Amino acid sequence: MTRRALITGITGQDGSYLAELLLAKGYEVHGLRRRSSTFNSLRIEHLYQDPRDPDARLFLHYADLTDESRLIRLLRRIQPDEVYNLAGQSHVGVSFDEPEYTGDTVGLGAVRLLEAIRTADLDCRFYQASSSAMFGTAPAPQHEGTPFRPASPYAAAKLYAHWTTATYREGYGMFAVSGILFNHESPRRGETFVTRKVSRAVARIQAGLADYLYMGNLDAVRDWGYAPEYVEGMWRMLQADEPSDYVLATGRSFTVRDFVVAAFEHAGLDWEKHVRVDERYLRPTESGALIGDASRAEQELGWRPTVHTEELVRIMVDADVEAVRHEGEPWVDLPRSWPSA
Ligand code: NDP
Ligand code: GDR
Repeated sequence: MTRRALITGITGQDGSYLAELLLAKGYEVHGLRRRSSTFNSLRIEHLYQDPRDPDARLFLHYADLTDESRLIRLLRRIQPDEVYNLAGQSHVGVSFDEPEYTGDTVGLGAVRLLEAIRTADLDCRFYQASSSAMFGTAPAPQHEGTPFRPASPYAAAKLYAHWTTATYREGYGMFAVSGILFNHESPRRGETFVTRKVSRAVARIQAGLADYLYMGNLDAVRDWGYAPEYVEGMWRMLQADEPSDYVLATGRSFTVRDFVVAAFEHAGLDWEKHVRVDERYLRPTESGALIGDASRAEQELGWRPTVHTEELVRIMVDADVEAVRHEGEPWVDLPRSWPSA
């Protein structure tokens, strides 16, 4: 029997890698896309299949996490075996500008999806994209038992979704789990997240298209992994015998400054000549050092990251240098070749 998965946020960084992974594993994959006045499915363009093709296994549906009735109708129609909730306003800085909208999509969005699963009377497994941001100012290293201390509207909304997922697991017996993922990046990372902002700027400065990179807090400490490895961890969580929450992280820490220095050095540039601090990129409150302990995922799921920040810097800078060479395409990232099912 072909397994069927529904991915919300399929047009995002993680959704695109997860869709590739599930297609390679033989799944029929359904993805929610938002109506937009500009083309927003660049990251999955290479996966496109004509829905009229009898062998098609990827299907996209217009929907929004703010529209409950649409979610119910879609779930009834698709009857997925697995639902991955990756959608929502995912930028921490923007969540200070748009706290209500962030709460609506990130917090209530997850609750709507869980309620839609119950209303449609589906027996499916549910993955919630929780975040290391929920740990906020809690001391590092953080693991599944660390108390949460969110430090942004985004993190608070994620925590609401996280606890609701746990409540539905315990209260209704649903196979509903949350992956508490630390930062994970790739050439498909959105251009306003710090790693991608840096790798793009390095490529443009090297090509003579820009002179300066304006940054916020260079002392922030993060644990950066590689997104394709993290979506594999999401899938493993839904294949486990028992539903449980897991941290995914590399366990290694770097400052934003470390990342900047490594990226400029990789391109043969002197970062101090090009980087400026602009207060506009500072946030009203910041998380502390976010460094994860993923030993539980390693022991119980056999999940272990292999790409660390040094290699990630090279992957991202090389991809953006290539993109600039190709006349400024937003990103050049050939489809990752998963073994076919
Ligand atoms: P992205 O920002 O790249 O993708 C977010 C996705 O959500 C996009 O497909 C976006 O659509 C969609 N979306 C946004 N709002 C809505 C809405 N109202 N209804 C339906 N879809 C919507 O995020 P990532 O891929 O990086 O992250 C995936 C998830 O994991 C997010 O929930 C994020 O918060 C969480 N997370 C991410 C981590 C990371 O380091 N990347 C770490 C921990 C958690 P569109 O393309 O149209 O904008
Ligand atoms: P984060 O990632 O807030 O951890 O959320 P982001 O890359 O936005 O910031 C990381 C750190 O870098 C500092 N910083 C800057 N950040 C941005 N975006 N732009 C800048 O110019 C800049 N200068 C310094 C930030 O202050 C911060 O400390 C990401 C998102 O993917 C969330 O969805 C996810 O849940 C968490 O990671 C885990």
